[in-house]
Amino acid sequence: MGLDIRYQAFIEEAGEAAERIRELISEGRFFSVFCHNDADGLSSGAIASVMLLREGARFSTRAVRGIEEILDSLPKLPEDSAIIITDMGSGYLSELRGAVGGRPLIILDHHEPVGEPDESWIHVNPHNHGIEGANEVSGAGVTYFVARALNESNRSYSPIAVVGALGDLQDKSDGRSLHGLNSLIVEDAVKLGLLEVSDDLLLYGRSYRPLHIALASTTSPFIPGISGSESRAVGFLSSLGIKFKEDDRWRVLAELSEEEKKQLYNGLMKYLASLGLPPSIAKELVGKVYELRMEEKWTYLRDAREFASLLNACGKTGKEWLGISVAMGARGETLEEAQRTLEEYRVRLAQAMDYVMREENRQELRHIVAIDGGDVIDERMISSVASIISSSNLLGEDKPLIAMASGDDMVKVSARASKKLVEMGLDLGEVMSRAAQAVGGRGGGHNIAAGAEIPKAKKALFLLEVDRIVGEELGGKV
Ligand SMILES: [Mn+2]
Repeated sequence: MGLDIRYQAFIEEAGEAAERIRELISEGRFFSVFCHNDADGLSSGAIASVMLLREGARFSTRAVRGIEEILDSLPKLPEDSAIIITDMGSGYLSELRGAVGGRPLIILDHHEPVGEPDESWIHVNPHNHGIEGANEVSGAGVTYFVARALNESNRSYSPIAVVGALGDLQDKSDGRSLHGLNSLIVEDAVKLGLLEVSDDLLLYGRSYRPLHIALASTTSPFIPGISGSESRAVGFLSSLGIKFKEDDRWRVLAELSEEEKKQLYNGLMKYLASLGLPPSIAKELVGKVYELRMEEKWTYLRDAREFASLLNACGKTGKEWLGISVAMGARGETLEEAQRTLEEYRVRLAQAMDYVMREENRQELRHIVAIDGGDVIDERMISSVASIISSSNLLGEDKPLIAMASGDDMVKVSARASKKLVEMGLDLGEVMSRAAQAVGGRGGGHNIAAGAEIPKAKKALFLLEVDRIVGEELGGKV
């Protein structure tokens, strides 16, 4: 079977980007690489860094929170430096035109393009070829195809591109497996013996981590009350009568009989239902396991989804460099610090989730559900909390979620909507922008996920405004 013609065109585009990069390297240019600070972004930054390192190029890599940081720093860069932006940029083509000046620019992204790129730029994006960027390839995947075209030996980074895709939840729409261009990357990794794919319950570290720890460390989907707490995971397994110890040895998920696995799965379904949560969350617990075969067991890098959690934790705690280094291949003390970062982050995330899942911390208006993390939830964590709630569907899909956390004198807002609401005409980016403006803040984003920053004193007013605009956009359909 031949390769899909759209894939061929995309891979050709990646090849052109590689040729341009080779040219710029031979001109002796210095490269400034930018990437987003989430798991996919850090994976992208790592692949781009390795790619340049291997060719002996001079470069620096920087992870940023948003496009503003890039737009601010571009004009300050030397006139002759080359710019590579990974996992972001496509959504801001006209803004970039003003900031980049005459510098060579290469954008490796999977977000939907807005505006037109300059003719001199290289713009690699699946959307250029009718390929869905939301779930067929990640920023790390796009960067990987370019790196692979530049040097065959970069195929060894295929597992990092898989990590990036899983970090962006690209397995969500397809029974928790990767598809599209992502499956070509998985193929590369499997062929090289770097990755093993199997079907199972998706608990982190299924083949090597003690069952109760595997259960407690699983956060995608998030199981309220169990995710983040080993003692409660032990209690839960005992209540199901599942043996988690054999003699003096902890059992692992892979050792459970089919019968026991079924028992565990049904127990989780019942548990979720007892919390009033849709049993559909449990479906998220079954699918493809992506195991990085060359990584040590007992590290958080062995399971690709957990690797992504580790990168995400580094990014959300201001330790982006740590995540990029680990993704590039650093181990030893660097890995230990990254693992500690993930452990601390998990505990804090579980506390934050405990807090927001308590009913008294929730406010239901006519068209929205609001959660106020106040000073309890770190403002840098609020978007992760909002993503977990919406991707695990913890509060239903009928009203958008507005999550808030207090910074110094501003309140950080993170909003999420279900696909269903977006199909009904909701555009959260617009809602956030308008409502924030009305109270002297600023906001924006995508139709399905958006955010804002507003003055602390205007919180109540802001919520009313959001509620009103959401009602207006949905035209009384809710
Ligand atoms: Mn991405």
